[in-house]
Amino acid sequence: MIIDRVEAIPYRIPMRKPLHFASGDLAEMEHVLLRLTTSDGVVGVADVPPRPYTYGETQASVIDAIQNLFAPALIGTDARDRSAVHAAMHRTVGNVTAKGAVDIALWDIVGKSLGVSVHRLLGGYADSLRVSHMVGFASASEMVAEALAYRERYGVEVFKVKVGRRPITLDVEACRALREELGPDVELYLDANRGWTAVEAMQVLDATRDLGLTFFEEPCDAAEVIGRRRLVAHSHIPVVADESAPTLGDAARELTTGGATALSIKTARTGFTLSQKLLALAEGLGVEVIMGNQIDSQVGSTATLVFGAAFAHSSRRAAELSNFLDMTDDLAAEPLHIADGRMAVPDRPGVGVDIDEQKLASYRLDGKLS
Ligand code: MUC
Ligand code: MG
Repeated sequence: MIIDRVEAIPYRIPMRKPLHFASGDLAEMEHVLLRLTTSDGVVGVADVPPRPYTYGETQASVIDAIQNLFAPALIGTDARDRSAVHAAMHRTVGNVTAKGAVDIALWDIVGKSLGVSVHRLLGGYADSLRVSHMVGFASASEMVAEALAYRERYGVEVFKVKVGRRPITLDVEACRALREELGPDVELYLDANRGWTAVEAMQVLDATRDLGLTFFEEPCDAAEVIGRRRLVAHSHIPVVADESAPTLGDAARELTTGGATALSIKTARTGFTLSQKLLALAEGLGVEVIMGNQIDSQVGSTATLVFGAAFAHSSRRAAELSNFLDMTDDLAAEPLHIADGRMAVPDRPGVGVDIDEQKLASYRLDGKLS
């Protein structure tokens, strides 16, 4: 399982419908497909979603980090020696989605070489997950229409509502409309992507107290510690660390010092190896986990699904798996399906994604080199 080729392939696929949220907007998926090839011809793949508004990474910076910082540690290394690769990558700060993809591609190689699914190698707990759909900024009536359509078409009963706009009345109005139109049994939770101050977030909590919301993700900037801790202490629902906890150390700090009381795990940034450590941390602390969406393609969503369903603690809550449906196309050869609000784990060796080479050839941006 010796790695002898590292490819970081930039590609672009437009969105059918752009996603708007407090920290940014996304109209086109400008991602990087990572391919690691071993000397015996096994190919490990992973998708890298650069999110400059969250981690400061861009398509160009991801390619540069992979080719110039990580490839030297990968070439000539056995894919099973994950910890050695992690130790080498750890010498570079940041670049979390580039690092996450390297880890996923290594697991993919190990699974494919053994002829076993990574889902089983990790733990194989469940064969499907409940799906949560993330609803971006729009008018209250458009947000309601989107949620109703997802319930009708895919049976989805859990929605993450993007909030964090100014004035905050817009968001409160949207939450109220969603609750009224979807009824009491649908689960709703919020993600403000740091769009409010702690005081504004407290006002929203108070104004939505009767709506039965279940989580409040990144309501304000966790770096503004006093305000954030005051908000967490004030909140009657768990406050989720997402972008404030991109590493194990960040998660440990936020969860143990009052910055958060729940954790979003995104395989796009912590791969499988670090995600396992995060999951163990959360479980040991008695903190709930949501498998989050980095606005992932089907290639990325499969990694989230495979990991989330591998463990009991990451399978409890619905996982954010549906936003690839806003893309006009995808590199995955076999489409993912959502039925009755659930997504089934693929039972194939490795992570379980085959790349459609024709699509890759048509969407890649690097001069169509192979
Ligand atoms: C989320 O949970 O925040 C939006 C920005 C980002 O980094 O991820 C998405 C979803
Ligand atoms: Mg979030």
